[in-house]
Amino acid sequence: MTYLPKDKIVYFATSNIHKYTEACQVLSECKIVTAMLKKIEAMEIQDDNLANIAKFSVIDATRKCHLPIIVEDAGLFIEALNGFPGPYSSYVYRTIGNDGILKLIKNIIERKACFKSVVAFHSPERVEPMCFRSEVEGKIVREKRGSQGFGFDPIFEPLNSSKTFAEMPFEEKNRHSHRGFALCKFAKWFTSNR
Ligand code: ITT
Repeated sequence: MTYLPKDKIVYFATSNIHKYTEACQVLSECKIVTAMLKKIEAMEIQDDNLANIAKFSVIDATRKCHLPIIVEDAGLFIEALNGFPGPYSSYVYRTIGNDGILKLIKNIIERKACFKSVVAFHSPERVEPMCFRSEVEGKIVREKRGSQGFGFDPIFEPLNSSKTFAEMPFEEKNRHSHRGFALCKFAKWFTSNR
């Protein structure tokens, strides 16, 4: 049996298996082993700021589990809707979904949008969590395309791509995505600081 040194494992507190799969791929390329912490019921606050949400959750999760933990909070910001749904993406996806978003901006020509991600890392030894941010620009397409990924993937096409995120295998999405870039920043910091 192979034992992994404790300082090479990071626990990802999330209820979303797709986010976990994406994270595992990015982090494993940097030799960081990731485990999923699924049912810890970390508290999530309502806030206009993704970093505040991620920081609050990671502090709460670390206090409960005494492990090195990452939490990632993401959102879709649509320019024509003044950044809506942004930090409310989860609720909006569950209620009106992709069809509702497409209906909301049906007659709008300017379809710029961006995905933002904040990865927050905390561990029992640290005083404060560390945050790593990234965002990718793109547009909301007119009709859903693709069947991979999750959430708003079928309606978001990143800049310089002719595919939506849902038309990309997750390895390709990671090379273009808010989450992929934020996790790379975290991995770079983590491997040089552990
Ligand atoms: P957690 O347990 O990690 O919080 P979650 O699914 O609630 O999982 P977020 O709060 O980070 O994740 O994201 C809010 C919503 O935004 C999410 O439910 C999706 O609908 C959408 N979303 C986030 N990242 C996305 C991505 O990469 N592609 C498509 N939709 C995404």
